Amino acid sequence: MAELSVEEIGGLGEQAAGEAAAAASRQELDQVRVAYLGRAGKITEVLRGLGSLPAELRPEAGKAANQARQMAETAIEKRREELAAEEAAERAADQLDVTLPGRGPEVGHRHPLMTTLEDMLDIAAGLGYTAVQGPEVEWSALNWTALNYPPDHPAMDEQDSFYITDEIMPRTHTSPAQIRAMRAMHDDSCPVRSLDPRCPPDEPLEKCTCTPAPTRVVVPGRTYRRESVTLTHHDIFYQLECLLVEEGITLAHLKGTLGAFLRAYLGPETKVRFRPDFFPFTEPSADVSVNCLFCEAKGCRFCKHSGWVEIGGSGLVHPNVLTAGGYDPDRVSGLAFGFGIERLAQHRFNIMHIRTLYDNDMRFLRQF
Ligand code: FA5
Repeated sequence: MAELSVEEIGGLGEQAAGEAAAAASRQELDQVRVAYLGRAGKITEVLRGLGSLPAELRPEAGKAANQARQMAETAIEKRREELAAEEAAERAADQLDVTLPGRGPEVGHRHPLMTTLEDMLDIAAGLGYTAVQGPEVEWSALNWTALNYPPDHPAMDEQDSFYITDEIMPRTHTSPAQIRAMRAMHDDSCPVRSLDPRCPPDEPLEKCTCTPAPTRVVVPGRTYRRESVTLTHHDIFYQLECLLVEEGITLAHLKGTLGAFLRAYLGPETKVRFRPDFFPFTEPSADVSVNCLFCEAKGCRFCKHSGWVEIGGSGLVHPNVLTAGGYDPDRVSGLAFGFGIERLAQHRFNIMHIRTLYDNDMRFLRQF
């Protein structure tokens, strides 16, 4: 004590006040209090030593020490109040305001492709077709041979299709499900019912021993082709296939069914165009187009300036395919068609590029 000058005693008060103002918490502030005003605190020690000072120094030193204590106490008290106010404000901010409107969970919705697929399935159900599925990974014998593709057909090339092995592949269309669906209509005891992928003409199936009921199925599903992406083509896409096999089916049934289907989905004003085409599994075959809704058939990028958009393929089931399904082509005939779901969705929802259906950009998807 004796070594401290009056100025230095005054300085202790300022130091304590500065440290108190900088304390970031109540604990830090308490440390400042103990360091200056505690039992062994710097200011306490000065006060305690006053008695041993020479009498002539005592009044001035005493005054300075009391001022220092006063300053320290005031600063510590002020900071204590500030910290208490800060804490109270934090607590208030954390508090739950039960009068605020609740934040509801964000509800998802159907992807436009699924909406299209479901709408098409509803229409098919209304026309009496039962939904069935085939596997996405399929025997190449069912994807091609059973569907009457000749062994050297270009679509079978690895340039156009993906393969897992020579015999197994991601299906290139939903049509192999035609074979599965027809075979499933046979009696349990009939050898045709087995899902043996062998098919005529390579390895004839065992003869059918029953009279299968008519087949009337709709097959939705994903298909795969080795294709470059364009406005209307993707390497993965959905198809929806319908097959009807029973006695007396003609081209008139095919045209009527397709027209009803497309007008139910795209609207009663929709114009449907059939043009002769070729598919190994139908005879005769026709491609199915509708008038372009993007340009009201005036011609645009989407319809390649033709005014028409190809939606699918169709035809009367080829006798060899009926045979592969275990039906007698002299007794029954059939109609079949397959639509591209992306193209229908694009057309219905005005989606110029197929890729946007697969980008999964929420800003795009939220619009539907
Ligand atoms: C077929 O796939 C036939 N299986 C359809 C069929 C079924 C004909 C039954 C006769 C009887 P096609 O390759 O044309 O045919 O394809 C049918 C439709 O699928 C096309 O019209 C188109 O809408 C859609 N499609 C074809 N390739 C793609 C692709 N890469 N990307 C998107 N959609 C496609």
